[in-house]
Amino acid sequence: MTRPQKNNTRLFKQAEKYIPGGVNSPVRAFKSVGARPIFIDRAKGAHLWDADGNQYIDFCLSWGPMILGHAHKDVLDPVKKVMAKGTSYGIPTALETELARRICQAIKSVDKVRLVSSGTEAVMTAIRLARGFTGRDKIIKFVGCYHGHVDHMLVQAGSGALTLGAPSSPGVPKDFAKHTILVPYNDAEAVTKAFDKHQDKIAAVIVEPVAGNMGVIVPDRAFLKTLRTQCTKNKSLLIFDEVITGFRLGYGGVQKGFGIDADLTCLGKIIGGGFPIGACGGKAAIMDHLAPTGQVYQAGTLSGNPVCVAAGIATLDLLKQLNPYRQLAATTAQFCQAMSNALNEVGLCHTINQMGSMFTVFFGTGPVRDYTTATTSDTAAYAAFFKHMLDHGVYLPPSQYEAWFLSCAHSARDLNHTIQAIRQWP
Ligand code: HOZ
Repeated sequence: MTRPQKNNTRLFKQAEKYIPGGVNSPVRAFKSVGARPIFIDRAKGAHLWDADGNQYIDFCLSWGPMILGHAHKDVLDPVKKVMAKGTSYGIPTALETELARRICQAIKSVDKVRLVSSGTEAVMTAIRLARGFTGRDKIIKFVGCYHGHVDHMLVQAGSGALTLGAPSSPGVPKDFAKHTILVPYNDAEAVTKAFDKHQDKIAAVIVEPVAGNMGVIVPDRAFLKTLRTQCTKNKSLLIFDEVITGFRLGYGGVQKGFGIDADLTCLGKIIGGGFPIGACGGKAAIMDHLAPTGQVYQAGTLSGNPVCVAAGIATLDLLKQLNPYRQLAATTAQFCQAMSNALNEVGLCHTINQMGSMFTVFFGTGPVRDYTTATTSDTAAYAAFFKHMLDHGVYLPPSQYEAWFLSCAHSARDLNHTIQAIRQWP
């Protein structure tokens, strides 16, 4: 890389000494793009600055949450106020109900919501609850979808697992994995067949309603509709993992746009405004099976943490007030078109999948509609492109198999700079 890297390199060496691989989440090691990680010093709006003072336009946005841009004053101010009063009590606060109320009002299929500390925990809760509620064990999961690092879900998973070429992790007992039924994404027929085969043993189907962890893949509405129909018919629960899509593609869940209600919805990222949070919600008749009203156990010292919840409330209130979704989607579509033109000019073969403000540039001819077609992408080309863009002040997700995001803070200047950087390829 041509920009200064002295401090980034030094910090990575130090980190490797005390943290496995030098990172606290594998994709951050930049392994699949053959680079060394940058260490972030600060961020503002759509921009990051690393430990060597290099500035970047950020299209990863902490993997999605920073829809308003980094360090937004209207989020930080209430957070500072709450923080000054204390940071964790392990006893209820009024703020938790305030965030829960906003989520329930925004998502029709959610009457009640349990707050947790990450998307992984939200999924863990949803799966246990679905099993406890139905008295069944099996879960249908789609190949290439990623639902956090929950044991039963780390089978043919996307995101970091796919990036590092190990979609199924050692350490997950075969006895657990045997309860996970794998079906190709966007394949309604395969879903019907799986239900025919396992019938009354399926507790739930879990899906990313818009896939974001094998790169962005837009579902056929008929596919999602089949999930709903089959779950209803077989008395199984439909779990929408909206950790990425929740409040990203509209105020609430993407399920509203598709006109399909989930039985359980998992949330994270945006509802914490950049702080660690997760949530699992659904109809009261299901949610009340969680302890202490029901028998399905779930708990957490930092669940509903006041600082995280305050950031979430401020973020949701601003999103409600600004309603940026239509504009963000239009800007993203124009930007994707401009990127595609520039990529064609420099002779880079690509396919862009986009929905609202989430998108992925796949290095291949496409179309990309499932794991099989996503993994035909030229990951070496992506790695070279990633490094070129980083050198030109543009930070992309450090893997072909992740979503890119736009925020309200990206300016026309940022987007033009990005297009010009593509034009300077190679
Ligand atoms: N699983 C995240 C992307 N979908 C990556 C999290 C991280 O590395 O911070």
